[in-house]
Amino acid sequence: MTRAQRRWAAASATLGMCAAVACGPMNTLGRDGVTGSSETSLGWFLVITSCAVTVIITVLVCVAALRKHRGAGARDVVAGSPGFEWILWGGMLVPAVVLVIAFLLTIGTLNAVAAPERAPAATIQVVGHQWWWEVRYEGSSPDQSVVTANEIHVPVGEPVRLELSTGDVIHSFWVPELAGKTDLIPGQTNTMWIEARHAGVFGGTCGEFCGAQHAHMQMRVIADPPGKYRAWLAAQRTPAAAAVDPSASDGLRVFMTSGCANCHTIRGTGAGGGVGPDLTHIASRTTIAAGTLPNTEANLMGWIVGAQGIKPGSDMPNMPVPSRDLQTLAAYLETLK
Ligand code: HEC
Ligand SMILES: [Cu+2]
Repeated sequence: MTRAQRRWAAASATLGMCAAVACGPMNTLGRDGVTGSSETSLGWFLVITSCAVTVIITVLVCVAALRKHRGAGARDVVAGSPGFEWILWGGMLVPAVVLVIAFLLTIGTLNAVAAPERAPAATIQVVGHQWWWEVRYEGSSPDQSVVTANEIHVPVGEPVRLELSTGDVIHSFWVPELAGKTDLIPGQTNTMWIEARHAGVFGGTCGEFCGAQHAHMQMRVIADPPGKYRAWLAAQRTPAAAAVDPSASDGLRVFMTSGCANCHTIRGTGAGGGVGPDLTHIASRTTIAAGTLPNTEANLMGWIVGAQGIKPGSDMPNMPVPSRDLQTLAAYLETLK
């Protein structure tokens, strides 16, 4: 990498991080999701109860410590003696009642999040990779399937089933405003479901340390009205826009001759690599590299030549594309709506 390119990469990485931080709240106490909301209520109950218990016990200990001793020495506490009622109520009955209530509420919450009340409107497969999210919408036939990355579109107000698996190590799917975490574990498929109550963009991140770029493994759930969601899905099903005008076909040529196709798929072209994200509709995503950078032509150029400066250790090498070709390539990728 030349010095200028390195500066480019560093500058765009810094900007991208600021944008990622500002990308929308990841509020654990948010109640925008149906499962997240019952978990939040249980959380509040437990926090308030444990605070109350701590305060009451602290006061009692202080009162006991400050009280003057009466009588001599310790006595056995037996039924009828002065301390007996405290032990019976404070030590056994009240804690038992509190724990039984917490137990019942926990069972209720587990039941509420176990399965949605209605059949899910969609099943989405999410595959964790170091350090990005592969997102698949299986269709009735392979050409009806959609593969994208890091941004999960769902219909608002409808339950959506997620099937979580991993291509390498343990990751954890966490969109705090919609639901609690579920791990992605090698050799098995875990399922969960989410339902967004409001349209909007919900920030998420990997919730299980998975290597150097764990913090750059972010995602977004985009909840749209059902009509808009279906239009998005239909658009994603189509192959990439044909590279008809000369600059686009030049961009595709650079893509095919620079080694990109070994790792990336662009449906409708000869590129069928399966190491990195599917780029068929890369221009329809708001960020690149799992929430690390806003999706702009400049950031694409910075990423292509300097991925290792932005996400060191990533499976995407720095690609030494000459600067004229780089511009053409990035411009072509930005046409892939
Ligand atoms: C050896 C495999 C490999 C090669 C070669 C490669 N990439 Fe990548 N690429 C990846 C991986 C892996 C990622 C995901 C990185 C991440 O987010 O951690 C990625 C990410 C990207 C992204 C961001 C996609 C998204 O949705 O976030 C773009 C754009 C991209 N590559 C373009 C290119 C171009 C253009 C070339 C050729 C000049 C290229 N790549 C060559 C593996 C590769
Ligand atoms: Cu991770």
